[in-house]
Amino acid sequence: MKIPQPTALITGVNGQDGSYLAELLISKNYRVIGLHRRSSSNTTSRLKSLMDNDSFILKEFDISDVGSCSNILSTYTPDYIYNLAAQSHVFSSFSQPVYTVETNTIGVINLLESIRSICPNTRFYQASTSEMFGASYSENDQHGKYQDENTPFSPQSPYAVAKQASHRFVQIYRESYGLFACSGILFNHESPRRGDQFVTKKITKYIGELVNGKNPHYHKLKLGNIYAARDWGYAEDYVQAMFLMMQKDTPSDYVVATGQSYTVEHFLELAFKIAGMNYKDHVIIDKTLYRPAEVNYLKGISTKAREELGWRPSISFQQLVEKMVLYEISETKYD
Ligand code: NAP
Ligand code: G4F
Repeated sequence: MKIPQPTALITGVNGQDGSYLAELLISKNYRVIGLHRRSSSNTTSRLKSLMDNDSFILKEFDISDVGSCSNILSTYTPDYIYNLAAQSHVFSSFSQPVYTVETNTIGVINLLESIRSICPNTRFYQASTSEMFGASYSENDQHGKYQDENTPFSPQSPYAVAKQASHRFVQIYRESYGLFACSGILFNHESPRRGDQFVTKKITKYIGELVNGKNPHYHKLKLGNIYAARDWGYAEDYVQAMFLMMQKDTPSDYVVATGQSYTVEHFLELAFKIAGMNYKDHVIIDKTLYRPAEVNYLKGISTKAREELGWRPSISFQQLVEKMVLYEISETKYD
């Protein structure tokens, strides 16, 4: 007997998370419709391992275009939609607030409305974020200052405001129309596939170039606020959590985090040490890279995800930094 093959649609498939999620679903015998937006240059380098797979179909799509959303749903009527597409850079959202809202909020409404009218049984995952908490905390003796599902949101950037609005839209469509719609409130997660503009990749890529002689006119690494602290996990673990949320009988929202918070300076110290260097010899602070408003401290407690999904991180902060540094030094890209 042939086992039916579920169809999942992933927006932002060529991003860090999209590429890992597509690999995970293909390994579980899904048909994956990967959606990326048209570009004048090649943006599919993270998808190398999938391109020749018959179960992987790559299609052009723009989330800010409602016609693009409804056409793709009419064509494929997927069982699952993972919405990972976003203007995902917090710093850029200050200079491009309207574009950020169009992509991160209007785009989500475009998808939810299309699901409601075309395929109301389709399950929907939304990529929400710890940035929505801003400077808001819960506090207790066990964890000190932390954030979980009960911590109020207090967004501090156009990115976070746009994501909070879409987070609430997902809840409204779940409660008002009965859609299976859930959100993962994911804290920072990194990997060798992280985009070049994010601080962990910027640091580890710089180290790789230095070690491999690719900084011939030696320039120092310019960074902004290195005293901000983040709860950093590993991206492959976090796409597992997305998958698990979509398997539940009832949809809900989950914080996904390691429970450990480290400053950017901690990351720097460790990364340079792994490569046998001292970061203080190579880094300069550039005040133009400071944000108009900074989220100084994030630490997530993911008890709900651990208890209800059986999810937990597989590697430590130290192992994550090592993975990223060794990848850059080895020069083996996405193989
Ligand atoms: P990423 O690498 O920046 O990927 C985002 C993807 O969205 C890219 O493929 C991008 O395409 C695509 N995209 C942007 N605008 C689009 C549009 N108008 N139409 C269609 N696609 C569009 O981000 P990520 O780290 O994988 O994160 C995935 C999602 O999780 C994002 O929504 C992000 O906001 C959220 N999130 C991430 C983290 C984290 O720490 N990584 C934490 C919490 C939440 P291009 O390549 O063409 O730009
Ligand atoms: O790497 P970042 O740009 O990540 P950020 O702002 O925390 O956002 C990421 O995580 C969010 C989840 O919490 C996601 F929703 C979002 O999509 C994205 O994936 O910056 C991390 C920290 C910040 O405090 C920033 O001010 O590093 C500091 N930083 C210091 N110098 C820098 C730099 N960040 C960047 N990007 N570039 C710098 O030169």
